[in-house]
Amino acid sequence: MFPNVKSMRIVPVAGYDGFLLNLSGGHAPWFIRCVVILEDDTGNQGVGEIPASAGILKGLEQCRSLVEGSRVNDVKQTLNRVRQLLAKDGREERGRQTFDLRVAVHVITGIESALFDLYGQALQMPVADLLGQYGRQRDEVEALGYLFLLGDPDKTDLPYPKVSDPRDAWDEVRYREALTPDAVANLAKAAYERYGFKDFKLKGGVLRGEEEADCIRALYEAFPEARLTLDPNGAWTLDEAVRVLTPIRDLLSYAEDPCGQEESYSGRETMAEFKKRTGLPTATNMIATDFKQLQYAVQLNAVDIPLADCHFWTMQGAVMVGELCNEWGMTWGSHSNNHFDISLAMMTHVAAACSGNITAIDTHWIWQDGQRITKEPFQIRDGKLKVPTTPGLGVELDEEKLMEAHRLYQNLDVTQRNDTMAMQFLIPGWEFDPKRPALVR
Ligand code: GKR
Ligand code: MG
Repeated sequence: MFPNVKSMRIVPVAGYDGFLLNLSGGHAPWFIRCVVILEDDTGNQGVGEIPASAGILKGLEQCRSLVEGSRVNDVKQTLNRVRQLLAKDGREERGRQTFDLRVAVHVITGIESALFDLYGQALQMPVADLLGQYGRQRDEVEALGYLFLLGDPDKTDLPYPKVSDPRDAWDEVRYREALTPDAVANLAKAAYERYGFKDFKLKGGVLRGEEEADCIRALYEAFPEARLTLDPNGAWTLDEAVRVLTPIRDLLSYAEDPCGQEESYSGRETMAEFKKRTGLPTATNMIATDFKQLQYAVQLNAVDIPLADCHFWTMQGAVMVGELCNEWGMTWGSHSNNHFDISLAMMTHVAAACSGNITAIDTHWIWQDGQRITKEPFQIRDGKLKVPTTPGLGVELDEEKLMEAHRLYQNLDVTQRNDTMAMQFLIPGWEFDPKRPALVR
């Protein structure tokens, strides 16, 4: 007999962040997330972590009565009911920001993760073994070193974190200005020392394209064996993308969203043209963000690596993308946004269940490392995360840390990500423009 879900807690939380730059602007000194905690009548807890927004919190609340009282092994039927309820609000768009603004898919994922965690515990099986057609495909998951150009926190009066007692080079560099090729290479070296990354991604859309290409040259010089990529989130026109990336084509393994929607052309069309003109493989978290878009992207041969982040594909959806990639000769990867350690566990299980060759997953964790809401966050060592063999997600909530992060959320009184605020200190009156790098004004 399987247990029932007794209660659902929805806990918005916040953590600290550095002045990470991207096309949408600069990260605020904090980031917000939402933790879903289900408790069954044996006392087991299942958890999920998703982005937080007023819409997401409301969506979760709407689903409460479908989740509470449901049987733990009824996970798929419970999720079907949740999907049907949320579908009533109609189709949603991801928006033109670097991050996804949808609600329903995030709500579904938060509940899905917590339910699979409980189901895995009831069956005494890790979540990775329950996902997809094939279950666990690997015991370790590779992660890439996700680098950002960094604004100078001292130019703001915002409470960006400072490390008073640096443990290593990564602690020294991660909260300081980094706007030059040398500074980017130093970030990579420091991240390598702590985490052992073999591959690196640089978030672009900040400086002029040619300056970002110079950062890639510096990374290549420091790590000639690494798979490197640059992601300007579609900031460049097709012509600019070809002009900027052709000279560094041999240094890159793939280009992430080098161009996007432009004049009367869709992002899928410009990306397909980019591939033809440069011969570079492409990755995206912007133009293939659901199955319908993925179908068009495949028809146009616009994308080689869909970055199927489980937070906006659902965990089962992301694994299905991995299976399709394997069948179709494409490569699966995962995108990320700022996150705590429950998301790190979710992404690890999902990546472990994707069949075929996958590319190293994105994770923002290195910018959050040191903060936590579980007792023992998964560790990145030698550029890899170990897939646990313990039942469920393999994480245990730390109630004290959870409440600390919740209090921070309450004190901040922030209900959505705001990358515009900090930019005002660098460029007064700064506004988001999806076609202009953040510091090109
Ligand atoms: O965290 O600033 C950021 C990123 O730009 C994020 O918003 C993107 O969604 O990581 C992302 C990406 O790969 O596009
Ligand atoms: Mg991206």
